[in-house]
Amino acid sequence: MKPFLVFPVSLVSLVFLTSLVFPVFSWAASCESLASLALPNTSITVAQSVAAGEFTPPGRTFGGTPAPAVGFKDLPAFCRIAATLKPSDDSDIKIEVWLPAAGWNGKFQAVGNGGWAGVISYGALAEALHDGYATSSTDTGHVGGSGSFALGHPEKLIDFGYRSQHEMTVKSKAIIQAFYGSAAKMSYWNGCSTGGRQGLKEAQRFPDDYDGIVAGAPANPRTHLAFATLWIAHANLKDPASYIPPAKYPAVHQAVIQACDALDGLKDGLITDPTRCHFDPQVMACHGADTSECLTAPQIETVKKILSPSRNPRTGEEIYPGLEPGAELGWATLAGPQPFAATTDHFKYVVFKDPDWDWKTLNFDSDVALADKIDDETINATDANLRPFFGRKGKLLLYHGWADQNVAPLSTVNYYKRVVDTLGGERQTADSIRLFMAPGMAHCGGGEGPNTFDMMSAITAWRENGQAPDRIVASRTGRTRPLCAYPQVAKYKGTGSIDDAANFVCETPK
Ligand SMILES: [Ca+2]
Repeated sequence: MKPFLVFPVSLVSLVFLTSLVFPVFSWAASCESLASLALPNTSITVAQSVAAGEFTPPGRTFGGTPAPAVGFKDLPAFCRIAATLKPSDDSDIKIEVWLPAAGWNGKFQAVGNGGWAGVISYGALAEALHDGYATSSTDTGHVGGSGSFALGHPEKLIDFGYRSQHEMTVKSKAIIQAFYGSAAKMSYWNGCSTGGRQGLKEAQRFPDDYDGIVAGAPANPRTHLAFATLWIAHANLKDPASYIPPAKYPAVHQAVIQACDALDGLKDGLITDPTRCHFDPQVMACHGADTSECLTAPQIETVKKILSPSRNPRTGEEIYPGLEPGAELGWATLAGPQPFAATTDHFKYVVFKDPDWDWKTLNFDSDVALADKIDDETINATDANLRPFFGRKGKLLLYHGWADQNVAPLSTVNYYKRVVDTLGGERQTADSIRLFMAPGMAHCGGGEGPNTFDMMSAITAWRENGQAPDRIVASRTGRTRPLCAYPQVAKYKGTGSIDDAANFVCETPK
């Protein structure tokens, strides 16, 4: 028995001596011991070692975010921490923090949400963990994907607007420190849609939280986006004759592509810059029978409204940009038989505080100021002064699909331009903020354009190696194409396959 006893003792001695000789060595905690970690306003509810491939997500998995490229069965072993945070008496913020058991890349990647959230983004956690990150997600402080939680719960609305993400960030960093015995050397935010808006909120309100922020298709400013979606519902649904049946979308899309594909010099089914496409739906006017290939006069007016900014009817002031030509196949999201539910929820539960509120009564003049006043930058993320974030070398990487059927792409272009203008111009900001518009890409993915790309590699190379991204290669079904730093666009060199990104240059349009 003696050797059996001696071996572990000597091993302990060796580790002890090592820690004296190399003072950088520090003790890490076991996963299970983190159950007793004391953090302010925090109850740790799960501290569990999960073996490789053994995680099964509870209930709803993706929370409006795209399905993950990585399956849960492909996950490595990790330490799973779940916690409930209560920064206010009415708060009930759930978070999960996933920590690679081996092969941690030394970095933290927080992942964002979709829609009204109300669920942990398990799919996005899986992708980040698979890439070697310690990662975390929050349900944003309530359960379920509607806005009904906000009624009578102003503190929960603040949690959804910005507090849950910040609290998650602070607590995640502490948990990472406790588990590994050292802090994450870099912290990144990665989100799209609501997650994009959350990323902007972090950059604006909590500039110390992250070193780099990837913000895709930010659903922002949320109040104005809400008006824009009901602008489409009013155009499409108030008079039944105005409604465009989804069976007509393919013909409208074909007409748009026909009119605008070649404007960029390349007939490839994609519109590189839809703002140069001035599609006139009159070309589709029905002559004779109403078929799925043509539009009636009231439907032509609806198309014009979908493609136009929402405006204050009294002053003409723009409320929010319209959808761009090219998104027609996705029109059912906002122009379906019912108004977009996430939007009506905002008016029912946040602005008018009346679950029976009738969307047809929305006033596009006085209600805009009312909604903005009630929000008071709780959900809206409009501050263009990112000097504090940029001042500590923070990088903001924005992207948006030109064929987004949900959040108007120009909203992100407008925010980018405001930041650039606010901080003194492109030369002053080029190493801090970049925007990549994706032709033909729908909301956070999908669509006919190249829609698969690696923004995390781009932002880490930028923040850690000083390589600001000029082009990011995107792919879809056998085609690769560079996405170019705005305002540059991808231009075909004139020879070679149009499906190979190598045959394109990024250049500033004339
Ligand atoms: Ca084209």
